[in-house]
Amino acid sequence: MFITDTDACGQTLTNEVQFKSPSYPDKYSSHEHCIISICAPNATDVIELHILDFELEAPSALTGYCYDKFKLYDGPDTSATLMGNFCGTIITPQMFQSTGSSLTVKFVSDHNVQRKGFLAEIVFKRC
Ligand SMILES: [Ca+2]
Repeated sequence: MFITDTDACGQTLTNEVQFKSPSYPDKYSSHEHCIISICAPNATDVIELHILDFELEAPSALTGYCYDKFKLYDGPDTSATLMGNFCGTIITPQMFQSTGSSLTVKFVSDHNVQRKGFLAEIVFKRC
């Protein structure tokens, strides 16, 4: 499977590719602000997002607040329904499926403590 040779920030991905956070598997930078839109080429397709590797700064032990964030939205932009907000480590691989033909990932990091980030893969499913 093709992997994007640069990070996918700011892109709209319309192919079944793997994509990653900036610098992965090296640490991302502070103050990342990255939005990746995924749009299936066929309007009746849904999107499976497979998270293959994931490590962000751990959440606050006290409140669970995510200092760095990986957010998934079930639509073409960040005004769509929030499907999840993840940080720290999660069990991988993990799969999420859109209800429509688009999905949006938002990745942000704060001013300190960086980790390796994430690697994910897009699969289009025809109903
Ligand atoms: Ca951080």
